[in-house]
Amino acid sequence: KTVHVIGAPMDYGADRRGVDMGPSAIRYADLATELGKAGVEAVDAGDLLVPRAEERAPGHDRAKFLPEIEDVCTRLSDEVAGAIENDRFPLVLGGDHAVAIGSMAGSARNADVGVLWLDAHGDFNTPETSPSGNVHGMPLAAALGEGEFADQPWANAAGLREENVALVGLRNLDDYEREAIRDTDMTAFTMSDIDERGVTAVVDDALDVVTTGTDGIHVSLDMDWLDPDEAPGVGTPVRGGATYREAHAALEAIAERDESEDCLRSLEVVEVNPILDESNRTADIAAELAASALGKRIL
Ligand code: DIR
Ligand code: MN
Ligand code: MN
Ligand code: MN
Repeated sequence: KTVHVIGAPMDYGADRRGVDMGPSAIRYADLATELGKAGVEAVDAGDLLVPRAEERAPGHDRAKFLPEIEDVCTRLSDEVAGAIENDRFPLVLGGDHAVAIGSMAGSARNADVGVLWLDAHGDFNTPETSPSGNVHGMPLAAALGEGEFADQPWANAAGLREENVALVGLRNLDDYEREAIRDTDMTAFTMSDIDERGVTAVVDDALDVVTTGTDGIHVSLDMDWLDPDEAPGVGTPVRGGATYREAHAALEAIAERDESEDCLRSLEVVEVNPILDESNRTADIAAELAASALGKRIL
């Protein structure tokens, strides 16, 4: 694999400023060396240009900075789709989770793609239902064209179907999201499922969901999926998340499936906030986990 690293230093989608420094922090955490240990070649395509939020007004209060997010995500989508077309593997460094709208649109532009969502949250709000107006709580709804996103074609992931979406590690849902996720054909696994069955079994089931009938999968890793003890540098920490070992086991399970089925198509690591972090440890783990997903092994 040749990995095409794309920085998306966007923080329009969340209230806690600082995730725009995520791509730098992950690179500083020796991403290149980690990817080397995974045995892949990496080409750094640099960062997308993202105008500073201070120079803009949030506008639309039910989906703050939506026009700015559209601009960045449209360019990100082109970059991701272009990388895949050139036989490169896109690794997107966020940025807040709204960047996933662009990653998914690009990955699923010319193919049927499944999405594996590793997150404490459901990210299934729409502008009409969001309690915060923060678009980082909406990317899955945007990709699937829910609610107002039905009229926002730039946000929709063409080759993505609900039945090929699996959420893993949920532990914080808004009331609307709980109902809505139950009503869709997405498959949701909570932290309780991980407690009961172990992370490997749960991720294996999730991989079945996202690979069945698809040409490949996009993996979206929100660093708040991990426990805040491991990954404190995130904007919306929630106790009770994946441990360091569980996180590695999950991403190694993805790499293993990719080895047998060549299914991994794109990956993103988002929501690293260096301002809230402790000595860059969240970015360190982010870089390590990307390497695990791409085949880094202990032995
Ligand atoms: C919350 C937070 N559900 C919202 N979402 C987050 O604003 O919609 N997603 N933090 O990762
Ligand atoms: Mn998220
Ligand atoms: Mn989250
Ligand atoms: Mn629906």
